Amino acid sequence: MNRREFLKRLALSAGASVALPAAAVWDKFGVEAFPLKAPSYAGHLMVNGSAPAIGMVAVGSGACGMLRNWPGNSPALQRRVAIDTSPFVLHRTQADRSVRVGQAAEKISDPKTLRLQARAAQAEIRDALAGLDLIWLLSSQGGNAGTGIAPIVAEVARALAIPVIAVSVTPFAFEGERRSQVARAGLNAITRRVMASIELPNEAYVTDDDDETLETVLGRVTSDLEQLYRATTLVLGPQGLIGVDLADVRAVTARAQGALAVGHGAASGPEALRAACSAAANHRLLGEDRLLQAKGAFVAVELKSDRGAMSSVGQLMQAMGLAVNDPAALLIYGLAVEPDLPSDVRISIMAAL
Ligand SMILES: Nc1nc2c(ncn2[C@@H]2O[C@H](COP(=O)(O)OP(=O)(O)O)[C@@H](O)[C@H]2O)c(=O)[nH]1
Ligand SMILES: [Mg+2]
Repeated sequence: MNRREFLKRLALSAGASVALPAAAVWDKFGVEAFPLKAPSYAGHLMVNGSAPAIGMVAVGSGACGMLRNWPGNSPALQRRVAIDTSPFVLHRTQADRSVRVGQAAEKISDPKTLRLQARAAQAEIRDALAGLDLIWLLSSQGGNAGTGIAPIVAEVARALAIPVIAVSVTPFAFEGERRSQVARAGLNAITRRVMASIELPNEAYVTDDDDETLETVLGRVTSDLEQLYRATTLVLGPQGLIGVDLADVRAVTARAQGALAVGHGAASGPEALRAACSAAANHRLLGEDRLLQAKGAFVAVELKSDRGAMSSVGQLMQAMGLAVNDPAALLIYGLAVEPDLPSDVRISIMAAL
C-alpha cells in the first residue's frame, strides 16, 4: 500500500486506529456480537490532556517479587501496588502502596478463604487503586494469595470503572498437577472480570539447556512482561504515531472472551520488518499455526526511526493479513517511534485466539 492510500484508510477508520479492510465486516462480526461482562471504557490514554496514571498491581508473592525488580524507567508507570498476605513480602517489595490481606493470627489459608479475606479488605484495595486510569494486574497463580485475591482486585477495579490488563504467571510442570489446577481456576476467575487477560506459563520458558538456572528462566518471563507493558504503553500513549486506544484493545479481546495470546520479536537490517513479524509470530507463547486461527490481533510496532514508517506499516499490514487466516479477523495496529530501541523494528502481537 502506498502512503496516500494508507492515509486515506487512516482517515476513514474511526478515531486514529488503523485496521485492515477485513475490519470492514465489523458490523457483521462486530464486538456487539461478543458481549463482555466488563463495562465499556471510553478511555483514550490521554486523560484531559495530562499523562495517564498507570498502575502495576502485583498480587501474590511471586508477582510481588517481579514488581520489586521492575525497571525504574518504565513509561507512564505512576504507581506500584503490592498486595499479599505476608508482611515480609510486602516490606521487601517496597511498593508505593501495600495492602495486607488477612491477619497474622490466622493460619495459612486456601484460595477460597483468601477470597473472603480479600473481600473484607475491599476498602483498602479500593484506596490503593483509586485515581488510576489503567491497571496492569500482575498475579502469580497456583498458590494461595495470588489465586484467591487477584479476582477480587479485578472486581474492585471494575467497580471503579478502571480498565484492567491482567497478566497471570502460572506454575512449572514440576510443581505438580494440583498447583496447575488451582492456577487454571484462578486464571478463569480473573479472565471473566477484566478487559484483557494474558497468561505467562512458566513452563513455556523452560529450554532443553540443563545448565540453565531458575533465575535465567524466570528472568525471561519478567522480560516478556516488560516488553508487553512497554509496547502497549508506547502505542497507547503520546509517543504513538498511529495512536490506538483502549477501545481498540477491547475490541480485539472481546473476540476471545478476554483471553489473549502474546508474542514479540525484534530485528534490524533491510528485511527487519518481515523478520520481526516472523519472530513475533513464532514467539514461544504464540506460534504461526495458532496465529493463523486468530479472530483478531492487536499489533504494536516500535520503530527506531520514523523514516519509511508509513510504507513499513503498509508492508506489515500485508504480512499480518497473510499470517491470519480468517478474513473477518479484526487487526488493529499501533505504531510508535522509539529512538532508544536496540533494534530497527520490534513487533508485539496480542492475539485473540
Ligand atoms: N515467573 C515467576 N513465577 C513465580 C515467581 N515466584 C513464584 N512464581 C510462580 O507463582 C506461583 C504461585 O506462587 P506464589 O506467588 O508464591 O503463591 P502465593 O504467594 O500463595 O500467591 C508458583 O507456583 C510459581 O510457579 C517468580 O519470581 N517469577
Ligand atoms: Mg505467598
